[in-house]
Amino acid sequence: MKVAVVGATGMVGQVMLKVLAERRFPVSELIPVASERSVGKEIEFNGKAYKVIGLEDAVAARPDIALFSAGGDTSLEWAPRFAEAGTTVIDNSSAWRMDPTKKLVVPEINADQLTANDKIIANPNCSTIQMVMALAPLHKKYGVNRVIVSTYQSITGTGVKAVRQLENEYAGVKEEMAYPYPIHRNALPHCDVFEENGYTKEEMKLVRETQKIVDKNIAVTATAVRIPVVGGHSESVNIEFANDFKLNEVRGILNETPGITVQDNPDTNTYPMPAFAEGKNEVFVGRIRRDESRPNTLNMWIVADNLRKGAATNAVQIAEYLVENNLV
Ligand code: A2P
Ligand code: 11C
Repeated sequence: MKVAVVGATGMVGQVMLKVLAERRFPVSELIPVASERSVGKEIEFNGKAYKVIGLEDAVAARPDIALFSAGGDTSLEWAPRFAEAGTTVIDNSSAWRMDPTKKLVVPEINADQLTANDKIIANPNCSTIQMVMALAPLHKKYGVNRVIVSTYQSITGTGVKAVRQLENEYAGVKEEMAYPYPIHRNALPHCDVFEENGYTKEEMKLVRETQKIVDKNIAVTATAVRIPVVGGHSESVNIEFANDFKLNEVRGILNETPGITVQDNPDTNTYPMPAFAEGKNEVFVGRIRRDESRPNTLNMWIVADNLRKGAATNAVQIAEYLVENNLV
């Protein structure tokens, strides 16, 4: 496969390259793409050096697959141009996710919807992916009516500028800020921009994307919070089911779900944490317990590396599915 990575110098793009190599994705030719600022710069892949090229040249190279993570504007403008040239685009931005003509895919849940005609495939938002990974198998068994989610999100979700802000704050250096407030020793109930209804775009992604991926009838309400952590997003998730459940059965279902690791033992202080999830491809679930204030309701804690399963790994898994099923 001729594979382009658009945004290869960025935070997610670099992890895409790492994941492609780790999972031995069949890359016959790698095409790293970034902005004009980076053209000519060398990046390494599988021990070989490759020169970064611009978007125009990358379209002309007619890759089989292009993994995009260069922001929504780049995707809006360039994904259709790659698609017209015959390339299948897997897009990590929010540009196409809610477009009814585009599939929003978490391979473990809905890759079977994909066909060879899907030339632009959307990768969901990081905080959505880790939540629906745990929701989907439980929805099948018990029927999810409503979800209340509060997130504790890594600064890596914002990008390099935010990581620099935290480093500068540690060092006591005053520099350009990614957030409107300090993030060191702070918690900002503000991820992405505010929408007219008073929720942030990140919160509404959790609502809309969950409904598109799992079931449009699930009611979701979210509060998304940025905390001074790298390594992964954490989520406190309260789920109200149509039918009652047994806790051990819930643990069993999650344990058997590919891509999920249950870490749940209060006796040994075992629970998921971003410090453990960092660099791993799985979604970690723990603190599984009954909500004793309501019938048929469960609480749990979900953690995943937002740059991996939340972005790069999910995109590479989509690419793997396309190759395995001769859809590209
Ligand atoms: P560059 O490094 O040349 O700016 P991050 O999300 O970590 O900031 O990374 C964004 C990625 O998207 C980088 O690889 C960046 O390249 C790339 N990018 C940003 N704007 C454009 C653009 N207009 N055209 C192509 N690539 C872009
Ligand atoms: C965050 N979820 O952590 C974001 C990052 O829609 O792909 C990714 C934004 C997106 O702030």
